[in-house]
Amino acid sequence: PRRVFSAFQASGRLTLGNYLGAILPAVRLQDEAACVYAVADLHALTVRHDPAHLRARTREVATLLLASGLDRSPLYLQSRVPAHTELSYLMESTAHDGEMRRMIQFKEKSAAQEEVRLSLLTYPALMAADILLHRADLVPVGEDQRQHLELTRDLALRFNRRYGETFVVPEAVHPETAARVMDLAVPTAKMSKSAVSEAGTVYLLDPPADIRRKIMRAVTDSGSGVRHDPAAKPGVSNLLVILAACSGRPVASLSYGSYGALKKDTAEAVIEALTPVRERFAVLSADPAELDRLLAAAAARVIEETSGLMAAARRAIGLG
Ligand code: AQP
Repeated sequence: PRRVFSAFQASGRLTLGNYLGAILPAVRLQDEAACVYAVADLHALTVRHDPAHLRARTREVATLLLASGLDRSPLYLQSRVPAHTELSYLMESTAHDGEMRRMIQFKEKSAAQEEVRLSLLTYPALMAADILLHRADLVPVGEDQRQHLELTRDLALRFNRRYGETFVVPEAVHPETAARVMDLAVPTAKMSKSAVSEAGTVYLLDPPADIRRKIMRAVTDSGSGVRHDPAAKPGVSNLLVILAACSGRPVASLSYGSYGALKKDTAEAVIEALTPVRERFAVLSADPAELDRLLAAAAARVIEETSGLMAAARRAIGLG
């Protein structure tokens, strides 16, 4: 079977964007491929953080991934498998600094901060290491990760060419709808865990009343026609995409006479999609020891299964 890997940063509360863009596709791939998933706690160190918060968020993200259905594959914490950081260094020694500085995410995130951590610049090297370590063929990710995935492929090809066939060159898998869910209040910006304002972000654990309020207040466009046209009508198009992804109906099949009716149906579809996740989260949260056990067992398995690849990479590049 094909191999799948993806990871989710513990940089904040998981959003509807994370869910539709990556979590649901990752859940579905479990039916047809050998999947491994991780909580990227190391990646959360690339921006200012609070240690206690990070620890709590890491547990929350892990529990939410399980609650969303990523419970049939090993799920572990990135920081518990040292090969990620070791291979990341080999990737830093394969990449060029210009490649890292060109990344859109680095440009955007660094522009918004006074002090930029060096790890924010080298983030794509660690991400490449995450993926290549697992010899993944497929990586379910949202559209915002396309550029990082391209760089991962470039690094794998370059390493293989210079030092001999070592890595599998992975491919990104983006969902057909909802590969880029937009902020409800600023529909030209991506919905994000680290959005400045919460008004436009639906979090997976939002109670139904909050979801309804945020969607009913979503910024739409002037005019009244409901049609999918992201350039001219970003707000309405975003709602159509969210409704389509949550209800499993194609965007083209959705027809509405007013913004109000579209918002109402979208809110109910999102609530219906997220309610089982929230309920399951509550059940799983009652047993923290079970989460520890599961994460530790998965990390042990990953350490064992990736030691061969790590040894091959060291040998190829001339270490030891
Ligand atoms: N708005 C989005 N629409 C579709 N997919 C999205 N993803 C993120 N936002 C959207 C996908 O979710 C997965 C996990 O994301 P991540 O934790 O790696 O962080 P990110 O890509 O940087 O996304 P965030 O939520 O905006 O986090 P912060 O605020 O920390 O940067 C990825 O597959 C991502 O593509």
